[in-house]
Amino acid sequence: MTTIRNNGPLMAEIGRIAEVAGYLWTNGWAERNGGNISVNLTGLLTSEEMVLPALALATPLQEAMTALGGHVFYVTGTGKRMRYVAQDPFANGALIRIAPDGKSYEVIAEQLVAPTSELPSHLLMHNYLRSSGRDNRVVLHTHPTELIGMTHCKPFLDSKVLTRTLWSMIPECRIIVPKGVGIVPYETPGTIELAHATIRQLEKHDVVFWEKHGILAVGEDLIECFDAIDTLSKSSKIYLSARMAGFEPTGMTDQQLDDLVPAFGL
Ligand code: 2HA
Ligand code: ZN
Repeated sequence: MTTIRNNGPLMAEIGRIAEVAGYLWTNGWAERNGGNISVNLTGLLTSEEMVLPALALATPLQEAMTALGGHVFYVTGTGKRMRYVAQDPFANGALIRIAPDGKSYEVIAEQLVAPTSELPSHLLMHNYLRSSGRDNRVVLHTHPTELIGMTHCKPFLDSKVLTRTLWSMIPECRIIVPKGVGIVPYETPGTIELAHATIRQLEKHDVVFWEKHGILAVGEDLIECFDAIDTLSKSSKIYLSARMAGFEPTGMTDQQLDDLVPAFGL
């Protein structure tokens, strides 16, 4: 019998998912079932694993994911808690395989766990990024307290203002998040409207804020996606603690920010 648990590289990636799920919880970004993770595992599966039998009937997708036909993803489960994904990723998430025509998916391993409510968003983003030639493997969505807090302040609902404010708190932020951040005005969680609004922001950014809801990062590597959000979170904490102490932080100057571009090859 084929068991994915014998696949070392695959299990190492599942281990990284569990590691990041733990960070989301310990950072206080993952109340109850808040947040979700999807990772494209296609390149890590053997040919036998790619054709594992489905554990249930196929589920139709609202839109055909034409760039994802045959791809296999790990996705966290709907209603599942990050703190338990960290302990047991296979009881709190599943491997799904997209049908060759991109119109449905099947759960293939390891247990029959229904995917996250944000699956339409996640797949639309994977589909968009792959079809635009970006080697995207990861979509990470989480609820970092201070970053969400900033979206309750009107001036920050402007991508340029929010990016400049966060970048200017520490050099690291300009370096780790070189494309800055996009913003999607409030939409009901889990909807295709939210997904479409998000992919428009991904044309220019790898990190997108969802107003009064959370953050989403895309990329080739899950740890890097976590690090980008973590660095932004650090900047927001510096900004907000200065404001709480009663002063407006000076922030780095435009020149100081611009000097980082050649210095770090941005
Ligand atoms: O999975 O975070 O956006 C729960 C959510 C929905
Ligand atoms: Zn959310």
